[in-house]
Amino acid sequence: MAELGRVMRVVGADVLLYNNNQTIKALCPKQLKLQGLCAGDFVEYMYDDSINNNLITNLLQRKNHIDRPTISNVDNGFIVVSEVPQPDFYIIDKILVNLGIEKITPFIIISKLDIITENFINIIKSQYKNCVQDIIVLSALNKEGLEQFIEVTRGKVSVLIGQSAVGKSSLLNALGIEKIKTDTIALKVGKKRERGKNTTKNSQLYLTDYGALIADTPGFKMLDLEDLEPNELTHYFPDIRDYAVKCQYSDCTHLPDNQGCQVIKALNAGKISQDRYNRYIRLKNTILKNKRKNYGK
Ligand SMILES: Nc1nc2c(ncn2[C@@H]2O[C@H](COP(=O)(O)OP(=O)(O)OP(=O)(O)O)[C@@H](O)[C@H]2O)c(=O)[nH]1
Ligand SMILES: [Mg+2]
Ligand SMILES: [Zn+2]
Repeated sequence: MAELGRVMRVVGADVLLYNNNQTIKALCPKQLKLQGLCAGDFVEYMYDDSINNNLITNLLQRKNHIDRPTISNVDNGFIVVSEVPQPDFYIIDKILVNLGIEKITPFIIISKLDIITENFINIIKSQYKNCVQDIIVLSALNKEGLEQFIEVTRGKVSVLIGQSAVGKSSLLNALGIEKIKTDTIALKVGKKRERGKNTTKNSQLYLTDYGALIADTPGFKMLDLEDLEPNELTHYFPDIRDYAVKCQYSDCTHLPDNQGCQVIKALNAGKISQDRYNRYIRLKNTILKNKRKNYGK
């Protein structure tokens, strides 16, 4: 009889599953590996006498899935940012689009509260307050601000997303999950190397003692968007979408030369962040360019 388990981690063919309040080791056959079996997936598995091990037999349908970082079936996506290392806002915007496409509720975590400036918090809030469910400011070091994070993750499946050394693994350690290795040289400002030797290499789900499943994931520096039509993009920029839907021209490009465009009006009135708007246009142009390239024009 096959049993049902949730994938907590995949390293090569070795899979860690969770079922009946315990973790179970299993092997992943090649064809499931090719389907991109990853943390968060639900699978069927059974004991196989011939290999003396549990073998995964079936990958169940996913509620949602993202590739960067690799994770399935999550409710909440927490984009972790801090002043050190400096955030790449263009990547944050692209992550938000991907979360929107997969219907994952977006949050932002501003980490390292003990060392960041008020000014940095204000910049993040002014750009993203209308784009995410909530912005949580916390410190893994002195455990300040953890309660709010605990409240919104309780009973949910969440994923921590963000570039290397922003403090994703440290946050999980602060929640008392287990001792995950964290990068200790990343804070040396001005040093070229942002990644330390304890950088996270595989996505892994952890169960907290207050009943949350949270995935730690590796940091990344590059991100391509899923296939998207240029005019679909607006839908995934909620701060711009709110005004775009009021535009009188159904095919409005929301560029500055459009007289009467509601987006431009809101921009000029300071209701949309100029930086967010600039990146929205940049992203739209990139999508257009890629589309033309793919059609060989
Ligand atoms: N001052 C301070 N430092 C922190 C805090 N959280 C993490 N750090 C430091 O930031 C560095 C990176 O932390 P990690 O938790 O390894 O970062 P990560 O996001 O898991 O990085 P990757 O695994 O490479 O993606 C370490 O040197 C931590 O000690 C914090 O709240 N305050
Ligand atoms: Mg890490
Ligand atoms: Zn418009």
